[in-house]
Amino acid sequence: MAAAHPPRPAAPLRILTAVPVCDGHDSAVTTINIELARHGLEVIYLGYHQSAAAIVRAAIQEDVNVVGLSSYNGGHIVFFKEVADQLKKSGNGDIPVFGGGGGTITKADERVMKRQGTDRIYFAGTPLDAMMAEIKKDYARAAKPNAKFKGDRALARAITIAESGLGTRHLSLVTSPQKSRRCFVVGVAGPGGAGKSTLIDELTSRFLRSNPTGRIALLANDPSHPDSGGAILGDRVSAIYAQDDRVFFRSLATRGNLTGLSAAAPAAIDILKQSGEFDLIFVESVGVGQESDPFRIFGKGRKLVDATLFVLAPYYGGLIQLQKIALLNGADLVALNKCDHPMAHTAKAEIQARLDQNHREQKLHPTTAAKHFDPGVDALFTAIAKLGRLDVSRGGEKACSMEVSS
Ligand code: B12
Ligand SMILES: Nc1nc2c(ncn2[C@@H]2O[C@H](COP(=O)(O)OP(=O)(O)OP(=O)(O)O)[C@@H](O)[C@H]2O)c(=O)[nH]1
Ligand SMILES: [Mg+2]
Repeated sequence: MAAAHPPRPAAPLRILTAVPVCDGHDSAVTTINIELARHGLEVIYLGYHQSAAAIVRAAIQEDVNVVGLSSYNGGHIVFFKEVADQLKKSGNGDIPVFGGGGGTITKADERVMKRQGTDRIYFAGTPLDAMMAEIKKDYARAAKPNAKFKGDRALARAITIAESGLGTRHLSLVTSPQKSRRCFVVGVAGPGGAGKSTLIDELTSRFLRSNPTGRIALLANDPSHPDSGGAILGDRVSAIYAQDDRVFFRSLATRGNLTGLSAAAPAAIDILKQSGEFDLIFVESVGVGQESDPFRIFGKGRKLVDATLFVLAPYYGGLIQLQKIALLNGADLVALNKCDHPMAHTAKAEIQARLDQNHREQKLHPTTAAKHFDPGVDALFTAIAKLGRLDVSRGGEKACSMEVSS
């Protein structure tokens, strides 16, 4: 008889945390987020001042085990109910909602909130360790296929199953013979904090404006902590335009994979492609520098993406550092972001000289993603659209500046 497989360690619990609309008290949730990650949970943080609709959309697309709200503005009775109601109404009532709010939520409020669908409230003075143990115990779940899930939740669950390493069962969940969209996949890499997520968000806005019916998917990889296995998946914080139903955003933790992507990223890309829903997919790697090859640009194997965009900020070091970055040899597109920085002028010249040595006619795109309507981002989007032969001809007035010739 064949030896039994050793039991697979349970996948980390995924929690979405957020602070409600009209509330800027984010220091409590920041403390809680770090504690959750320290206890091995994957935390998808949405940010403060978040609407119920944005929280529900994120919970669905991230297929989280639970939503945790941190509320100090006094509107908790109405707000928690609204989130629970919207989850239920959209067929996702299996995702529980809980939270805390120090000196603002009373025991009497909690009784009302529980009747209205909130799972539990943590009050001021609850020891963090006790809270963490309880969350891990009560919100663990098996990631099973669920035929009742529709739309983005079905896609999200398929990705969860792929992440759990459960073979290829995820693919049967999404194959959609009716829909067939040609889909262009762009891998985005670059050092931590260079502005990849912000740039992707700005590119997303160009896509949404220039194609009024298409959908775009974003796969954001962030590192798992090697000590606890937890992670702070923070790319959603920069994703303003992901608050649109035409955007599917999924955060992936690397879970020990050292390539710069989750081991499930190739399967997640396949799932998104097979769904037939998307015209464009951006895959953001974790912050990578000199050694990684997340999208398998080099070597003879199948490239994971159709094109790669490497994003740098002006403070990369010096010429020698630029020479070491092998991804600059292979990237189809290169952006120097943060061009509002005083060092950008020199950086532009140094990076262009580095690219010229590749003899591949790589053009450097200077961008300032932190600025809305930046012409450098317009030009970069135009280059991506041209490369991917995207249909951007149906845009509104803002898209007029983006003429794409094929
Ligand atoms: C720090 C603080 C601030 C800081 C916020 C800094 C920041 N970036 O977050 C500053 C000074 C900026 C601030 C500003 C304001 N504040 Co203030 N602030 C507080 C204070 C003193 C502490 C809140 C806190 O962070 N606690 C630390 C956390 C870790 O502890 P805890 O709250 O006890 O949380 C426990 C549990 O609830 C749980 N928990 C909490 N959240 C979550 C989430 C999850 C997922 C989980 C699992 C658990 C959990 O974890 C802890 C376990 O021990 C409270 C007073 C209070 N007692 O709550 C007032 C308070 C919330 N603020 C108040 C007010 C009025 C304001 C202002 C409007 C003041 C003004 N007029 O400008 C502004 C609004 C700011 C804004 N943009 O929203 C009022 C709210 C009154 C109300 N809702 O009716 C309070 C209650 C003070 C008061 N008594 O008047 N504030
Ligand atoms: N000044 C300036 N700041 C920017 C620009 N683009 C992004 N930022 C800021 O830089 C910080 C990091 O941006 P992100 O988009 O999160 O960077 P990232 O490369 O995705 O980071 P990781 O995913 O952690 O590797 C944020 O505070 C952004 O607001 C820019 O063009 N100029
Ligand atoms: Mg990022």
